[in-house]
Amino acid sequence: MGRLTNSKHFWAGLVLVLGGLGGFLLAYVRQAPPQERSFTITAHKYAYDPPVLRVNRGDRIHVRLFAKDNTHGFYLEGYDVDAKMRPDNDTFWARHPSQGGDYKEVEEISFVASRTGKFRYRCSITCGYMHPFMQGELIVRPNYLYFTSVGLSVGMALGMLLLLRPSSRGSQS
Ligand SMILES: [Cu+2]
Repeated sequence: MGRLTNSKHFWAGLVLVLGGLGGFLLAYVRQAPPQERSFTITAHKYAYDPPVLRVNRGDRIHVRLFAKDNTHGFYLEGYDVDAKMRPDNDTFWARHPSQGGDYKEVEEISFVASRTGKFRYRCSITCGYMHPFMQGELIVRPNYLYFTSVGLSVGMALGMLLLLRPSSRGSQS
């Protein structure tokens, strides 16, 4: 009886470890399943609402920009995005600063969050005395944790099944 229980524990533990390991490997082999994430950011003196965007690496980000009280800018570090919004407009003007060129009138900007880290967005149009402090943050996280937890829960479920399964050959001991 004791030996049987021990071996069951062993297998359950092994499955659990393998499950976790599998999840971890999966996280390396393929990144997050890309999600479509849509945000609406409203700019006003002297802040953005929302002030923080949290996404996962690989997500496709759609951002619509509005200005409330004044013309404001939206310059996003690291992703080569610059925009300006005027009050009472459903559209705004955006460009890629590194490519130069003119602003184009758009309804949204869209890009893939391909780099992890924290990227500030700040106002690029002088809008008042607190203008230099008008900023927010895009936080792009890696998805390793997500995959590891998926792997772990699958491993745990299998381990539980093994532990709880009534053994057909166990009656002889
Ligand atoms: Cu501003």
